[in-house]
Amino acid sequence: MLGACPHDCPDTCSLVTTVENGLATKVQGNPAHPQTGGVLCNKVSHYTERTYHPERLTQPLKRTGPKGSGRFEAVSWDAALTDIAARLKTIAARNPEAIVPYSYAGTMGQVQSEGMAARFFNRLGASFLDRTICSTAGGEGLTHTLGGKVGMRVEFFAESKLIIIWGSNSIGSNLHFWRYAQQAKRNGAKLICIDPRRSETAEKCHDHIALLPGTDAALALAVMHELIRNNWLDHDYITSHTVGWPELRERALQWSPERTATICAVPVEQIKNLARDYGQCFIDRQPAAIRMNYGMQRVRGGGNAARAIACLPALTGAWRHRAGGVLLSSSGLFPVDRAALHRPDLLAGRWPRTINMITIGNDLLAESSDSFGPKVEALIVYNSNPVAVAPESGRVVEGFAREDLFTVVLEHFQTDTADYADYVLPATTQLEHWDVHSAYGHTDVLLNRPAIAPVGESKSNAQIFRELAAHMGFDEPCFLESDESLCRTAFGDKVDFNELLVKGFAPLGLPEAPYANGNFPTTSGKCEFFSERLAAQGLDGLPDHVPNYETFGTSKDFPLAMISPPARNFLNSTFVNVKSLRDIEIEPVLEIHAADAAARGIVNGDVVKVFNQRGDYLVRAEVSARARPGVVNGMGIWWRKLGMDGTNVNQLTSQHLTDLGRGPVFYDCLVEVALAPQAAVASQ
Ligand SMILES: Nc1nc2c(c(=O)[nH]1)N[C@H]1C(S)=C(S)[C@@H](COP(=O)(O)OP(=O)(O)OC[C@H]3O[C@@H](n4cnc5c(=O)[nH]c(N)nc54)[C@H](O)[C@@H]3O)O[C@H]1N2
Ligand SMILES: Nc1nc2c(c(=O)[nH]1)N[C@H]1C(S)=C(S)[C@@H](COP(=O)(O)OP(=O)(O)OC[C@H]3O[C@@H](n4cnc5c(=O)[nH]c(N)nc54)[C@H](O)[C@@H]3O)O[C@H]1N2
Ligand code: SF4
Ligand SMILES: [Mo]
Repeated sequence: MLGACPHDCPDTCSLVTTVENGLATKVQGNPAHPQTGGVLCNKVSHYTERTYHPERLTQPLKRTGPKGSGRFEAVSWDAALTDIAARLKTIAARNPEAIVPYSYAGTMGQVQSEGMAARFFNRLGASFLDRTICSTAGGEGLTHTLGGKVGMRVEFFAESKLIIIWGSNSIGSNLHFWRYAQQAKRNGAKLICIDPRRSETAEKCHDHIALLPGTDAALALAVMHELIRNNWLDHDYITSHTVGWPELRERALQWSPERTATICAVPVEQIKNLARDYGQCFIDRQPAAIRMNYGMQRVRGGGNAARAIACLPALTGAWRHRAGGVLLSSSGLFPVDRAALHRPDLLAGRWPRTINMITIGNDLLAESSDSFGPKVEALIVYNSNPVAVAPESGRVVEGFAREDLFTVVLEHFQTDTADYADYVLPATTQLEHWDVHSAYGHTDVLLNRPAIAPVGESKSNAQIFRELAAHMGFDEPCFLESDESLCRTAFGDKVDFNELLVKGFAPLGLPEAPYANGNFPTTSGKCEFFSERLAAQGLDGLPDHVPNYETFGTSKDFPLAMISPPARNFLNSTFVNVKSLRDIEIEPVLEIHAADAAARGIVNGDVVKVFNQRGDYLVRAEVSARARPGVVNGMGIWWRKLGMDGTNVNQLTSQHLTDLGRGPVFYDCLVEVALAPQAAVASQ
């Protein structure tokens, strides 16, 4: 059976599931889908292990112990939904905004993410959720510069002569892009990686610039500085297809490589070489391509950094080539019919308050007020594991532990979050339900057809919200639409559904070099170095270096910067409970540079305490060249209960927001590291 990988990964692979006697026996990459090329990552190759996991939730559960204890009893669907509906009705009668949905990208399918859920919450008048935890800083940065989440077609990276991989461990998190980069490398392309961590990807590139976290905008401005000084500029392209060149020029000239080298803590020569390589492509009329990923925007200045980097291809006219330009996300290219799917008309004129998912810790603990609105009384979580993934988990746990909070969690497994639920509802996996997918790392639509029947009594998210709507007495016909029909609604007539049914995928049919002649989807139609829209909001119209909230070198107590990038065999907190994958990652690890370890009397393999003013957690220290001096890498995102001391790295991260897009600052975090107290080690 043909399907689509549902995970929050740019690659959105086409899956082929082998079914024998009603059981899925194998999940493989579809060889007929060019982007997948018949290859899956190690994680999803283990999909049947996850689907038939002995701890898979198969029945609705009702809490019997204190919150967080994980003690539950099985109940019938009807009993669970009747009680949930009664509780929600009581709260909604006072104020529906006291009910908050909490979801992210456990599945990226249009149907099982917000397809039916949005209809339900719109009809209810629940609070809006600002779904900001991943990509909004970079997304807004891109939108203010290029006009949307748009960019190069990923397949053409294979023809690039220079590929800059900026804030991405592609081998771990964007494997199918890496295949194209490898092709380019074999054809003589140079690969440069910009990443504080010497990742699996960084060590396979020709150059690696290990800058301090949160200094990417400075680096991009210094590259511009060198392009200007050496006149490696496509003046025709700049004149015809950009806005704000004189202003940007002046700004960039303030960023000499020498000044920037101090801020980024890298050698001046590396900065000059980066600019020279980029400029050389202009001189030789060869395509230069930048693959940004979200790793560089999880800091205070993440939006500005994305803006600065997105300006580069217009300066050298790299967009003239189909293998030139920049790609962060292609999601803005997909014609999803959100109004038909989410039905904002069901709001009927109401405009509820918005809760930012990043500050859920603070918001669950906030009292009613004029500025905040009503105290949160009910939370419905699906496709997300906030107790593990949201920042400052001490606060998040305190909020979830509130006895007066009514929490429902739709899940596959008893996650850290599910432990705090009043009801846990078993959801189907991708092998068991319909869905249709856009992508953010390529430009094909994919269909997912169920390969097997639901495991146990599990139901799809859409089905659960449909049934909950019925129990609430919502009688609009849209609450009767089936999952398969929702798949058709998602793209309307913009995509040939028959093609999807036959092949499993359908390319969008986009131009090869969309911005060769400008035509950016901005209001001006040009690449906006200067954004009038930002200036009108009282913000800087130009990109700039915005220092981290917790800037390296500014704290005596917490002298190390910590980033917490994904571990290769997990996907955020998904797969941590899959034994074959956890056996590879073994246990939570902190990579630390030899000099930083020695200064603290730490040797490889020691259990260490990582701490700051927000909390602490225990990890195994790996003294490693993957860490640069001054920066430790707390690899993510472990389930708290499967970690060393019932916590994880987010115990230390902060709830601050980015400059643009109200995003998270997971990698803008100062810490100190010390040998763990013996007592804690002995209890392991
Ligand atoms: N295996 C695996 N794949 C994944 C994920 C996963 O958890 N595991 N997560 C998925 C998700 S949710 C997303 S959003 C995508 C993208 O996910 P990303 O989180 O962008 O994933 P990575 O490609 O690992 O990129 C992060 C890289 O950015 C680096 N980095 C950290 N701070 C900075 C900085 O300030 N500047 C620069 N230049 N680099 C920095 C990190 O060291 C790391 O190598 O990948 C998805 N794919
Ligand atoms: N410290 C630190 N924290 C981070 C990050 C980081 O790099 N460092 N990365 C951040 C990023 S980029 C992201 S995107 C977020 C990710 O945060 P989340 O979106 O919460 O991602 P996951 O942890 O993978 O949790 C998804 C959950 O959804 C469930 N799920 C999957 N499919 C379905 C379904 O069909 N139905 C239901 N009901 N449930 C389903 C899975 O079982 C899983 O428990 O984490 C963020 N947190
Ligand atoms: S997680 Fe990414 S690479 Fe792995 S199968 Fe899914 S889409 Fe493909
Ligand atoms: Mo993400």
